[in-house]
Amino acid sequence: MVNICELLGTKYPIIQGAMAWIADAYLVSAVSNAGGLGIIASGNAEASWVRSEIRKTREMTDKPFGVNVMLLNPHTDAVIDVICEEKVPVVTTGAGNPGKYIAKFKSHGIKVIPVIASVALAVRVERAGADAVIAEGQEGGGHIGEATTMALVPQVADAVNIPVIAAGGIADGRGIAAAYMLGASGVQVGTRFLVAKECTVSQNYKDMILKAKDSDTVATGRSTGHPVRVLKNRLAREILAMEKRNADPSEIEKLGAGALRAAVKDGDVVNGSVMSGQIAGLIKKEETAKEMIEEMFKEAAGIYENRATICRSGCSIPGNG
Ligand code: TUI
Repeated sequence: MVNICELLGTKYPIIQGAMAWIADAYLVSAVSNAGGLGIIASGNAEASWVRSEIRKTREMTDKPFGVNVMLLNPHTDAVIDVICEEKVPVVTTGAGNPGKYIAKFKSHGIKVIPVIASVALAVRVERAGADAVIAEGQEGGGHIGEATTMALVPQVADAVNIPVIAAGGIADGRGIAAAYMLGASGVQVGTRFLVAKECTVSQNYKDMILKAKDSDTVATGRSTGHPVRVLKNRLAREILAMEKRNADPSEIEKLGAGALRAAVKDGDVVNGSVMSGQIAGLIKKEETAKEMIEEMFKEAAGIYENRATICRSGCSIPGNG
């Protein structure tokens, strides 16, 4: 199987999660300069914004980076044209099946790594030519599927012959080590990078992540078919109440429109949508992207060494003698 660092052209097997309105040239270049793969989140943006961020990123790093295509974006076709014209090295996709676009990316020499939330879609995108998949569990922030990372990653790893990158609920070295044990050969981390010093999200948003507890996220919008994991606030409670009384899904979607932008750009973390993974409770300090990545992999390597020592001594692990 191809080595994930060779595939991505990175020092570390880590991809920064694409966070709409947030993952711009500043965060992306910081992650790529630190040895990970930064990803520009195109979200619902127009193609011109995406082109400008690609060019800005290239001014700020000479390392590889990627662009995420959010497949619910009404400008998807134009965004894909820009990505191909600009010859971005890697594309990730989210919130849908990218099957019909894969051949076009490949013909431009672009590596394609879809985010998938089921074994069925992983198998389909492998057949369509995907280079790897990101298996994202419902612990993650933003738009999510049903399966958890713990259940999804090993089932996807058994079903495909391309590398599997684990996502959802990973924010430290323990999460990375666990992902490898499940059959992953890389990780995607989103929520932790929200509090990177280079991340331009509002300080109110960062503070809410830093203060979050394990029980502070909730998945809203299950009734609309687009469940989204967010930190609990006034907006989340209102959406949950509407869902409880079976409100029209279009009314709920209307409430969500513009809410992510309000939290990210205006710092409105009361009426805005504060998307976050369940792992936010673990994240306690602002650091540079480089400090985060180096600390996470140092911790993961330490775990491997400790476990190997325990196994060799033949004790400590239940069932090991
Ligand atoms: O895409 C994400 N996370 C996102 S996108 C986003 S912007 C947004 N805003 C409002 C409403 C919707 C989106 C915020 N967070 N993660 C990747 C991801 N993809 N998670 C789950 C999926 C997924 C779900 C179903 C991928 C494919 C899929 O397949 C459906 C099909 O057609 O087979």
